[in-house]
Amino acid sequence: MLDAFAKVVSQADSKGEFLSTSQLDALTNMVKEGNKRLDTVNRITSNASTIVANAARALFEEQPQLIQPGGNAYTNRRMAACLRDMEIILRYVTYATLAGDASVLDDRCLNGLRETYQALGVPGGSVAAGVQKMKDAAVSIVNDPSGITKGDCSALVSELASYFDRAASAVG
Ligand code: PEB
Repeated sequence: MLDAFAKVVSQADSKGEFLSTSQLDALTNMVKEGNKRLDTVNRITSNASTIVANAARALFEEQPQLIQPGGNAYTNRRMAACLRDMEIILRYVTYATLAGDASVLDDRCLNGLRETYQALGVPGGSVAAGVQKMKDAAVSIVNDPSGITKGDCSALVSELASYFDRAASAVG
């Protein structure tokens, strides 16, 4: 598991080089903009259950067969597993956002997930659709201008969105 700092160290070390000016500039910028990153993680973390519940509700409205007899989220046990999976994915997205690097998400959550779902008969495309709904909710919560110092968060929001996209395409 790497963060943005460990990543450049490992890249430079594998080439036996000092850190480059552009690597240092990118990290300097990351430190300078660090409060935005922490606010982003904080907002998603504090709204996690709302994000999961609303995304799941919208998913089941769009794909009602999932909760009908024979559907993969039918029975309380499977419904609970489904909500839990969405929460796990959201949690790893917050870790990757804090770290500024996708490796924690890849290594500890997405690696082998497609195969797990195939083995369980969980429809990966539906999980991906649920993840996209969590993305939309998270992005709008992060972009909400009320009660927070105003600033340009576009780069950070697209980074955040990319972690959701990565999760969705790992299973969809
Ligand atoms: C991944 N999900 C399930 C299982 C595992 C995961 C390992 C099997 C074991 C269990 O049931 O607990 N676990 C999960 C994960 C990590 C992990 C992401 C990462 C670290 O350790 N069913 C649907 C929806 C979707 C869904 C589309 C969006 O119809 C999910 C939610 N996952 C789902 C369901 C099960 C499951 C298990 C329903 C139970 C399947 C079953 O037992 O039949």
